Amino acid sequence: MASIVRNFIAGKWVDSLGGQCFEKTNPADTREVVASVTISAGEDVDRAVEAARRAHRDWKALPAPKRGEILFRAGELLLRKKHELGTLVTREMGKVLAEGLGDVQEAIDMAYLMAGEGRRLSGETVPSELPDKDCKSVREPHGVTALITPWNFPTAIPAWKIFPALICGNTVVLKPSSATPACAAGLVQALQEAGVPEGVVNLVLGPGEEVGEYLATHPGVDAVSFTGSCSAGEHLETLLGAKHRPLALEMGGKNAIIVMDDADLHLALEGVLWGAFGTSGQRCTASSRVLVHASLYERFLEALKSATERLKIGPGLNPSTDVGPLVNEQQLSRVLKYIGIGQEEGARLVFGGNRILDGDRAHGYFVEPTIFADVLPRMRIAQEEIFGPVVSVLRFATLEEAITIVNDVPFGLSSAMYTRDVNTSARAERDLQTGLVYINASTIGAEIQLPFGGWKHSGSGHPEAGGRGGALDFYSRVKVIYRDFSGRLQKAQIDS
Ligand code: UN1
Repeated sequence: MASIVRNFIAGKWVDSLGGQCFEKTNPADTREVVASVTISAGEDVDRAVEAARRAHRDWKALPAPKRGEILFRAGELLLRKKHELGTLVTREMGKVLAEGLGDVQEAIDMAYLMAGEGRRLSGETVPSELPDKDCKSVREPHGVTALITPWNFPTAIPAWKIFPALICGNTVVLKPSSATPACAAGLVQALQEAGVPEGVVNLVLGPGEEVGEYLATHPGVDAVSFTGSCSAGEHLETLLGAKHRPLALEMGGKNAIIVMDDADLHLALEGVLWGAFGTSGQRCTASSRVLVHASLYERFLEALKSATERLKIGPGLNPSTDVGPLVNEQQLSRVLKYIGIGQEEGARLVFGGNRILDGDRAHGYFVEPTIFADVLPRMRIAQEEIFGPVVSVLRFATLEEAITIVNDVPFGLSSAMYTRDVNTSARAERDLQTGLVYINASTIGAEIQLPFGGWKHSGSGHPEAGGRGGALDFYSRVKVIYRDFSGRLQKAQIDS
């Protein structure tokens, strides 16, 4: 049944002032309307930012452990609603149900982690060079944070941002992707039910180019966190640079798995299938390149092809489905365009390459998992992010060559290596230029207790998740306090 999804402003679910709506359909079968969604404009954003500003003072004044208790309750509620929300993730975004549930689990994990951080929001205390003087640093919130989130992890990524923002004492205006508004509303509702005070979390729904940009550049916003495409992220960077507004960006990836000649091939094959075709390749961390040692290249390719043939493509709610649909028409044409580019560039299409149009699947955005072999490092399909179930298989002869190929792209989010040799692993760990490195595991599957962030064009250097060294460092700013209780003028660097 279709739900009605509204903005959430100052503790109330409200239609946009313009009163317009759009219909969000199920990507596995577009005949099913998942939600009727309000479309906001600038004035709705103004109201949300105003509500967040009003709420900030009291929220900041609430002791962090108390804020943490509310977040803990939100985690408990999400756990109770896990099946309902996970199913909604699958209906609205398309990923298979096990992954839909995993998406919600990641939000729960983040709620619990940040709830605990409420009792640990530490700064530093250090000795002074002068007697009778304290030196310490404390963390303070920025104020109102604008959080702009994508559709591929429609509850996890908003949670990655909301929970650390809140525990640090910020208030929030969330603008989720128009492809997954109902999931965002489900998450916000759990926060409301957990007792987050009025105005502390607000939700505005509408197109990114208008509503998202208006929000990010709003004079009432103090910090912005964005996850999405490189072009949108870099556009925001240009707009916000002159405003001196803290901006965290998580953008694309062109992640690679290296399969060394001593790898456990069965394990590597499983890792490639999971990393390349899980979530239909719609992860920033998806394994879109596989580098296979020349000595086992054809053997590995053959095994990959026959394993891919066995994958079942269908609606994510069907328990036998391995790979769900793409999220929408736009992604479908993007993926098909890149499949065309690969063929024009002369890569060998080993499997897939087509939209699936039989039976009920004609009503969804299904594409065959696609394998290109004999891909050369400079080809566009080996350089550019596709964000779909398309994997490029490359050949290499030495470890140095493999590492050079992996690093020689504009992105630097995730990489992986399969090897049984500890020395080979250590060299890869040292030399791979990505924010995440996996050994004997795929490029996907980061856990929230460590920072998650990309290097180079993949990110801005402010990682998500983790604690200190991760999200807490972005959502708080440091204040240094020197307290002199000597009762006389003391001069640092001068008094000896
Ligand atoms: C993404 O790739 O878009 O590491 C986010 C993972 C998930 C999050 C991925 N925990 O695969």
